[in-house]
Order: sequence, then C-alpha cells, then structure tokens
Amino acid sequence: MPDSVARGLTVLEPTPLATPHSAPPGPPPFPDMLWVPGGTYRMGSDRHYPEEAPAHPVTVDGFWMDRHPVTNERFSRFVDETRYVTAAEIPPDPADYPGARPEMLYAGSLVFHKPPVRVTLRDMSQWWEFRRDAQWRHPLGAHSSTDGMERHPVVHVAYPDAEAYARWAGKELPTEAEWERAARGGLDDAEYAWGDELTPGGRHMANVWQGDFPWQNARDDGFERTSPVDAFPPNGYGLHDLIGNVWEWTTDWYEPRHQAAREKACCIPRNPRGARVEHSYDPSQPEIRIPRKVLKGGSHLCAPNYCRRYRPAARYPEPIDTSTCHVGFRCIVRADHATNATA
Ligand SMILES: [Ca+2]
Repeated sequence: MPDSVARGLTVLEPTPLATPHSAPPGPPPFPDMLWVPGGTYRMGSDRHYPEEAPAHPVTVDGFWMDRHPVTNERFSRFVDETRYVTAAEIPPDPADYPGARPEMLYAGSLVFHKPPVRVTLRDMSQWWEFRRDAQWRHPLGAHSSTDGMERHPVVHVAYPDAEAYARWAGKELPTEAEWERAARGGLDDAEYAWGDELTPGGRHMANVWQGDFPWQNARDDGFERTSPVDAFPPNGYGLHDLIGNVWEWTTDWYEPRHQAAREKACCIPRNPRGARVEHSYDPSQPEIRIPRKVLKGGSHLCAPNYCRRYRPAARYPEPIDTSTCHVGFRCIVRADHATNATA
C-alpha cells in the first residue's frame, strides 16, 4: 500500500526518486575529472545578497567535473588545433548595441586596473577599463602575455568561447545547480566551500581580495591577480578553485531570485536549468538585448568591503558577449554522456 492515513484523509506518500547517480557509473571519462555525487541539497542562501534567496532544495544527478578551471595551457591547445577566434578578438556588430559609445565597438575586453586613490564604489568605471588590445593571450593588454601563467585559468572568454571549448573537449558546461552542488563539496549548510570561516585559523583557502577594494590589495593570500589553478586546497570533492581566482560560466539564464522553495519531495526540482532567456535581460539597460548567464564562485577581485561573493551560493549576471580578466570556466561530463566520451 503506497498510502498513509492521517486524520481520516488519505495522503499520498511521495514517490521515491530514482537514485540520482550518487556513485560513479565507471571510471572518469577524461583525465583530471572528479566525481560529484548526485543528491538533494539546499541551493542558494537567505543570509546574503537577495539574488541568492530563497534557499531551496534541488536534486542533481551525479557528474564528473574538471578538477580545476580551464588553464591557459589547455585553451592554447584548443586554439592551436581549431584556429578558434574568441569574442574579444572580433569587433562587435553595432546593430546589437544601439546607443553604444563608439569606443566600445572594437574588439577588446575588460581589464581591471587599480585606482591610485580611494574611489566611490558606485562607479565601476573607476576600475574597469575596456582595452582594445586585451584578449586571452594578452590578459592585461598588448604589453602582457601568459608566459609563466600556463597553469593560470584562461580569462577574457565570453560564453560562446567557453561553449566552443567544451564542445571541442567532448564535455559540457555545468548548470548553476550542478556547479553549486560541486562547490559545496558535501558541506551543504556551510557558508564557504570549506566550512563556516573565510580564513580558518588564518589560512587563506582561495584567491580573493584582502584590503580596501579597489585601490589597496594587501595580497595576504599571495596573489594580486590570477593564481595557478591548484594553488589553494581542494574542497571535499577534491576540486580546486571553485571559489575565488576567476568567476565561472554556467549554462543557466539569470534571474534576480531563485524560484520559491518547494519542500515536498515530490516537487523538488531535479536538474533545474535556470530561468527563461527573456527574463535574463538587464532591466537597467532595456535598449540592449544581450541575455545574461549566471556566473559562480567569485574571483580574485571579490573583497569583504565590496563583493562578498566568494561563496557557493553567490551568483552574478554576465552578458554572454562579455569577457573580462576575472571570468573563466570549467567543464563537466554528465553520467549519461560519459559512455560516449573518449579519453
Ligand atoms: Ca588575492
């Protein structure tokens, strides 16, 4: 009998969900991929920024995830083999940007520069500069290179660039729910990927910003800008750098709140895929119809005085055409597709 009886009413018991791949169905499909067990966890947070709320249960199936963000070394191999040209190297079509300033309609990318004095935190143009010579090979502009940064995450990649890489690699990009499941590392109620303290015992667990953003970077964690992808300890699933260093693209369209919590087991979203594309446009720029994806993980520019988004629940909208010096990505392989993958 599937039913239980309470106060004379017949109440249907929820049908147990099939086990969502809690254990890996086989060996990893590629080197440097680790298993993230499927299951139900609380996604989001009610204790921080409003876009993270409400915290709500979701279920995701298990999957393999890259141990760390895609590095310059790996991205270079992709470009060498495919001759791929990234968005930052292609001038934008003016038709897509009505009213855009002419200086923005060139190939290029956004580079952080540290202002020499304290500035208002309400004006991002005080620390973001659109550079016509910035791209993944030249992260700070033409004068810079990635020499010696082979193990740093690739940056200045727009969403289509990340997708193209994933296709080439035989992998996929994660959903927000998958990414957050991975970042929590099994500590589902913790604030951080490693527990409830930002720097347990004074130890820096991720590359973020110490000091007064954006003009004083104390570099207590050892890094002013990006860092090698395994410079900090892994989380409970063995994954490095989900928090800090660079933001990471997910496949979800952004909307400024999570869906309301549905606590009944029958109604918990399974493998949610985010909002609808038409909900993702920036309401403060209605003339620009560039949809926005969810970024996760925070970056080396996240600071306690400005952007405390170095937590698994944190999220940020990014237009799919935008690239910067602090956004990268990593890939996954879902269990269903692993049998088709080749090493
Ligand atoms: Ca740092």
